[in-house]
Amino acid sequence: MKQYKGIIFDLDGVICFTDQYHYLAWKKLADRLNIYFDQEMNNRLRGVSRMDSLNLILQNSKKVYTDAEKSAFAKEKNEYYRGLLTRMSPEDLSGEVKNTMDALRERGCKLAVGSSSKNARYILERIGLAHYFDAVVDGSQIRHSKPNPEVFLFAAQRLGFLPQDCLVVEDAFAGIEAAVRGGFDSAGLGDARSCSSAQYRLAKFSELLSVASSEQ
Ligand code: B16
Ligand code: MG
Repeated sequence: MKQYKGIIFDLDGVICFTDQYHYLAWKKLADRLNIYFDQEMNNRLRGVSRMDSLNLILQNSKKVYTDAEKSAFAKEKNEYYRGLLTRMSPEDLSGEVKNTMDALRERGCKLAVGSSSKNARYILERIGLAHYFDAVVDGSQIRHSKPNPEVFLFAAQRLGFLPQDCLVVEDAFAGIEAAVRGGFDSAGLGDARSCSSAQYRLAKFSELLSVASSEQ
């Protein structure tokens, strides 16, 4: 088992499953604009910022939109999405995820969140983890979204560790790529389980317990 001083978790698709809410909100916008959008395309938006996601969706439109129209669309999607997030509660945090994180912490690992989402703090609040992590870095604190490593580098810095001492846990190809570029080891879950650049490919969140411990 490798020693990691810090573990940096992605949020959407790793700690909780807001990915379906992103899908429903983008789908509602795309339908209104008459743009084709499906689950497979939604997978490509994992870890990608709101505006970059919108630009990818608009590639399927024949129309060219102004920046003002685009920011109105992004706002509209976020309003749908925030409406869906109000349904979330601590019941949306699985026992497996919480118990695994508790056990990692007992082994001495420091835990952080590294999310592209500007809604990350709100989501953590909804699921009862507002004060749980040693550091939270979200989309409002970064200039470049994944696959740029900024979010993870900042999270490692906030924990006080070097990238080589931290493990990144991700569900997105863009997130694994960000980890690689930042010099982190990574564990791929869900969609990212098929990503060959991840050091570990996990079928279940609890498999982290056979991957990581800390020498502290
Ligand atoms: P927001 P993560 C990412 O979260 C989502 O995977 C991605 O689909 C979303 O577009 C992005 O956050 C921005 O989210 O619109 O809430 O700012 O996976 O990095 O935790
Ligand atoms: Mg994710």
